[in-house]
Amino acid sequence: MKAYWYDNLPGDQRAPHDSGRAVSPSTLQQLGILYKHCPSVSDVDEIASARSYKNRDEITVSPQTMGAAYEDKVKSFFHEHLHEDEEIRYILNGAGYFDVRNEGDDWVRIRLEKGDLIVMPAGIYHRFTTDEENFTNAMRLFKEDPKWTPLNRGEETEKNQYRQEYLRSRHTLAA
Ligand code: KMT
Repeated sequence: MKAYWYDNLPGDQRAPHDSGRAVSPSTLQQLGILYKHCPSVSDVDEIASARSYKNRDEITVSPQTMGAAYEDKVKSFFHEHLHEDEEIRYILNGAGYFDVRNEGDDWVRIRLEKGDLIVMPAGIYHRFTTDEENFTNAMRLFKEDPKWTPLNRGEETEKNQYRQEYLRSRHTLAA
């Protein structure tokens, strides 16, 4: 795992966009992001059961598995959105980037590789992309039934109950 400030420069979303400025583990914690390296799926099982996760699936984001739909899919994952449930992402193979917003609306880019796991709080604005290798094989874990609809950022999401709760908890974490 490597976390840094996104450079905001033009170019393909899959490029590293590394500003060269690292983001500390405590900054991630204050945003409500938990990170753990899990060498095996049994480590993931432990975290999932401790946090009462009920469901999971596996996805491979790549041109090999998605064919012509790949480019559109990877662009749709990159639309800024939130989820109404806490979710875990665990990289089985390959790598990918999760970008999350901080309190000043800057992007933190989190590079995850094989064995990396993050817990993403409900209500955080984020987006995902593969890297230049175009291959992410990940496990997605859901507390309840997967809510597939990402809620793209807009006026409605600002008022969303889960967004409001996230903002309150982020405030507490930063205090
Ligand atoms: C998300 O939350 O945007 C995703 O689940 C993207 C795909 S997981 C590799």
